[in-house]
Amino acid sequence: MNSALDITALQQAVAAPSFVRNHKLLTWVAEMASLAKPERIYWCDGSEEESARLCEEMVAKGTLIRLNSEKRPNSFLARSDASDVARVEDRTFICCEKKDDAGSTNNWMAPAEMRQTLDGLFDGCMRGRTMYVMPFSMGPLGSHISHIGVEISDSAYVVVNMKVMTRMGRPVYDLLNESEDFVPAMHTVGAPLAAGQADVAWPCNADTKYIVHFPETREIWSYGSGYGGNALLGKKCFALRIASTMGRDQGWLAEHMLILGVESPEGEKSYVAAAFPSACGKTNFAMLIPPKALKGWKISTLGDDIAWIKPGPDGRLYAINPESGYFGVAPGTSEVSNPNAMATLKKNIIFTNVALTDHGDVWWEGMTGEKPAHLIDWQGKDWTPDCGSKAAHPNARFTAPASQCPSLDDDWENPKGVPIAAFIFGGRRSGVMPLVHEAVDWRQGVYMAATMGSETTAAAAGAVGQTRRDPFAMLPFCGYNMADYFQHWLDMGERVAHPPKIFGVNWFRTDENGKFLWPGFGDNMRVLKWIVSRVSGHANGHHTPIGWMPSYEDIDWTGIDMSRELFERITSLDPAQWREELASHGELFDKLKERLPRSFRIRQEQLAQAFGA
Ligand code: TSX
Ligand code: MN
Repeated sequence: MNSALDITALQQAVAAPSFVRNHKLLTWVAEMASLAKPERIYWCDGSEEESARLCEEMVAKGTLIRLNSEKRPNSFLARSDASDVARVEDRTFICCEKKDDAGSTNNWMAPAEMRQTLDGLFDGCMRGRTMYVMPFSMGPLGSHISHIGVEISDSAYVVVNMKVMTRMGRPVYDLLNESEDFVPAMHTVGAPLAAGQADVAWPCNADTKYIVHFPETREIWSYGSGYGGNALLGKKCFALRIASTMGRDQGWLAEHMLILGVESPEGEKSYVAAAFPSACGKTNFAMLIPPKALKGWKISTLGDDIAWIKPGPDGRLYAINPESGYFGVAPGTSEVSNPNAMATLKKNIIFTNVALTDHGDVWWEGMTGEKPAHLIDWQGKDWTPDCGSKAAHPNARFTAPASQCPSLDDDWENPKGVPIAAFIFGGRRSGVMPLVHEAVDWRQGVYMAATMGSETTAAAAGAVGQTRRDPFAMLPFCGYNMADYFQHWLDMGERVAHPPKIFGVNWFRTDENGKFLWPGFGDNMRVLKWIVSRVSGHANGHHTPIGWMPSYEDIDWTGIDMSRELFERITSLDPAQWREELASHGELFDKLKERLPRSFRIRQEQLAQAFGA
């Protein structure tokens, strides 16, 4: 079967370079080419030259605009189609054999039925286009925690983004010559070109979109969108949905978490991983700059979105960031909210759906205190401050190499990963949840994370200020039944000798006028200091119904004015609010029903009693 002759014939059939010798890869590409019927096949090498060439081609086609080389060297602006601006959760499917294995929080379709649908959709879907083949590693090349994927796409925009977000190209082919093991990820914008038909700047399919996962055979199929997580398949599709099922089967965790390092003035280094739902400032937290008054405390960044976490030989959990870039929300990012991100964005950036200034630079809402007098908005139209619409799309993005982040941790590519001392779970809550608390044990921590919620902001669809449950910030990203996922977390705590401590945080308590009570941002370092000091046994806390909490004296207030009264208001536990909160946990539990860990109902009852229900 795998004879040299066979390989050579396959290579010729799909125009593969001689260094591609993986039989499974060659066969799959040949199969996909005969299905999608592209004009040509292009094997990406992942080089800078390749990216530069593709960017030039996209500038010529109008897909990219080159920004002013003095203000923003080697950087580009893409404007998407107005119908293709975000992930499409209602078009995202988990296709396992049994519906219950996907669970009620995922869209499910039977694999056979979905395959029929996809066969029809993908037949000829790349006519008139180039089919790009991108081998990529999620995680440092060759790390035992890393995994390989290959994305096929008909979008050059996807290629240049994947080059930043993953380790993509030539070295991965070499790894694939030693192992057949990769996750195939098939992507098309779903806009074939008839002979002579002119292309548009952002091809996509306005009517039909499918983001499909086959967790049992570990495949990804994406149709109709060129945007973000719909199209950059290494990120949400592989590193979270497929990887979460691999983690369940193999005894590890794929989580929607940032990873950061905390160094004390004595040089003691700890690592924490933290999960937040959207609109909580996850990237800002990952790149936090401590207040100067907390002398000698340092924060370093390993990742801002995803963590792969495996038990190590010493009984601790070790984490890597599977990505190599940041695909971050631009609006709200500023020198005030995140100076490290602003420094990261100085050069070599792909911006999508931000506004263009008259000087050929970029702008978005919240970037500066003052709005520019004139801009070209994300849809290419003239914009003035009084025109009544946003200049940048609220979900406008930057694609930035991690290597450009000033706070990047020295060990961010350590193939062993970094040992996690604490997990942090947070949400945007105007009340109920205190500034910080520590679960008494792993099981209570898992309950806390499973029931976490966040209040909706204007950025999200639906009514503002409603609490949405988003367990582990994984609701849209878990590739299997959420109740089984909770059980997997409970099991992992038993499996390792030294599980991390689990903390809950809330930066967003407000007063009766809706004003934020906690300064947030850099001052969150004070909370982090308490957290890592709890782990090392150097900080006090007192017992409450939800776990350990700091007293006023337990937090370092050096350099800010924090009264006991204000501290009391951001840490108080209101029994009436908590009784309501616990009742609403039941709504989530009812949705997950049969497979919900039994201990959850017990913990819910225990808390209800503590709060006087
Ligand atoms: O990212 C945020 N963090 C984490 C930072 C490390 N944001 C922005 C959230 C939107 C994505 C925050 N917003 C944080 C926070 O800790 N806290 C708040 C709320 C807040 C907003 C403004 C102020 C204080 C708190 N201060 C003034 O307006 C002066
Ligand atoms: Mn995310």
